[in-house]
Amino acid sequence: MSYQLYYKPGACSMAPHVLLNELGVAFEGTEVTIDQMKSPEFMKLNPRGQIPLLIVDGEPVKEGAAIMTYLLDTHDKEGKLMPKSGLPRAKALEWLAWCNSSLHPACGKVFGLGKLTSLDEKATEELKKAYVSQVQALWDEADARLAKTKYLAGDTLTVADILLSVIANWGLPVTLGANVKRVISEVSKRPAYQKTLATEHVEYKAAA
Ligand SMILES: N[C@@H](CCC(=O)N[C@@H](CS)C(=O)NCC(=O)O)C(=O)O
Repeated sequence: MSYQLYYKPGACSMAPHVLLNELGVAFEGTEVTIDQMKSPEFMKLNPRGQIPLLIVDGEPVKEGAAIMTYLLDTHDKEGKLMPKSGLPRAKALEWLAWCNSSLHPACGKVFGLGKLTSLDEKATEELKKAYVSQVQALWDEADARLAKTKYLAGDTLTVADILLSVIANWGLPVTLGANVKRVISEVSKRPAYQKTLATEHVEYKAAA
């Protein structure tokens, strides 16, 4: 099986990058810029012009949650980072989906404001305030969850905690609670995470 992961340093693609390193799977990593993601060659592989993108034996697999679930199904036979069945698996998938489909797009709305050039400064500021407070509410939700459980899905670390740690480092003007910091600090110190940070030349500031 051959794997090629397209990634942009520090972006959501860092989660499958960490996962490949956690699982000790051989892969080729290809760093791309935003411009390269919009090139005709890349758009042939992913018409949305986005990363992460994993090429599996020549077949493009898109969407981070699908890529990570595929890698776990194929290479995490013991269920080290994703329980194999039952309620523990449901909770791990719930929090992976929450990071991918609630937290990530909420952050994306803040980043997307830069593209709305027709808005005046006051309107942009107002929207930014509203969008950042939506992101803050989600971080507060994660913190409340982590006040009750060791990791997002429960007693054991899962891939959801990896994606949470990646998103935490995006530098938005939010306050991360002590429980979130406990988890992201632990996750970001793992050897696979440190190796990925070094490869992508990303500094991890969120746990400070
Ligand atoms: N739903 C997609 C979203 C991927 C996504 O938003 N990727 C961002 C980086 S974090 C991206 O490629 N942004 C560039 C763009 O949309 O132009 C997934 O989860 O894989």
